[in-house]
Amino acid sequence: MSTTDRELRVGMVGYAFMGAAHSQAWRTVNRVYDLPARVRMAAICGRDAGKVADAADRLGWETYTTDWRELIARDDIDLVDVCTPGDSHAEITLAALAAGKHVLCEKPLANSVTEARAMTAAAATAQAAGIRSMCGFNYRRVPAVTMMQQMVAAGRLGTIRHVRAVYLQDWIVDPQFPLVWRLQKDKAGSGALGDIGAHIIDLTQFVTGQRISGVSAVTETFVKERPLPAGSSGLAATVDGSAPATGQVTVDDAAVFLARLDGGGLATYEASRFATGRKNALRVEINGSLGTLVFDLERLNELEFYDATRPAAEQGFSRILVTEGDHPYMSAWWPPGHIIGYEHSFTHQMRDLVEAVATGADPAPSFADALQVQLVLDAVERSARLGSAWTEVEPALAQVAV
Ligand code: SOE
Repeated sequence: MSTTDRELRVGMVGYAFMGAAHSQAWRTVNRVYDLPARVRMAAICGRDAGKVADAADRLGWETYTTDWRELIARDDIDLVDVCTPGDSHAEITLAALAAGKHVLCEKPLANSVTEARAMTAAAATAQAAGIRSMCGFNYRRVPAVTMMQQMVAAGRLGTIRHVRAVYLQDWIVDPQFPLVWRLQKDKAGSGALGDIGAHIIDLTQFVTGQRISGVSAVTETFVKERPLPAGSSGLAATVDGSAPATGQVTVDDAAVFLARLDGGGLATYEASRFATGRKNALRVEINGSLGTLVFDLERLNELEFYDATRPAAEQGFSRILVTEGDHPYMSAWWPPGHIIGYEHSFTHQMRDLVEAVATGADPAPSFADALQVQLVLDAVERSARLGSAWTEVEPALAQVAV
């Protein structure tokens, strides 16, 4: 590893699943990659003083606070990593950019197009002053997905005809699963659509280099009422000792939509939290005039490739094991055949972010890329409200009413 005295001092807001995944990546990135700056895990922020103190110790942060505004105001923080529920992404990110901090914001960027547009505009203003921003669509940085993008860009599939993408989970199939923040629109913005649908929208736009231009969608909330979580603030978890109090689910449990790509291809997308037995099942198939590529997150070290340019007698799906040293990101890890996991995509994300900030480049995906995802999410919800009517995706630059 190169020795560098250049520090990148990080402050992270949030310490749940994504906070833990990001912390692992911040701890690891300088130990596996030779980078022009060394990450310093300066501060972690969370609302509960006891829990954030424990998180600081457990996840490896030097200090902790319960006030994100205090964290942003510190002059010993260079980059703010936003790992909170969607309802605070905009407020924290806008304040951090205004304070001259680089920002990594978890996906989806925001809970609305309005917020996403404001964040994108603020990022553009900050970029002029050398401040960098990135949105945390980590699956782009699974080596096999990056390789997929490289192969499509190199023309190995020819003209893209179809994209077929699913992201399936089943953690709320039990109607007794409580009404957590991800099931409340005011906190999460949307349900399966924005949480996991956003991933396959970003991943397929990244891999194909094309944008979704229009959709026809259905969404469904299968279980409309759930028990309130124990200790729900402001509400007793039980009503006079009888059955627990309940609350309305205000987001989608599943979203299914057809789409057109601006390069002429047709696409189908499915995001569901009710795919019983599917735990975190993301699968993307891309059919082109010269071949097909398939990525399956449950086999994330592999790509399936059908090369239609091979002699007809030799055509068939081959399995590429993406673990060679010259495969994307893999030079840092183990000898060929030694596979990596889900968490490595976050280390790759931090590698590219640290490299970009230290060299004065703009990391991807940008907030503008993330705004495009937000516009698709919005089109899907508008289409579903209109009875699956064909709905154009709004242009990124809002048409100013004259
Ligand atoms: C949903 O449970 C979730 O945690 C998403 O929010 C993440 O983005 C995804 O990577 C795993 O599943």
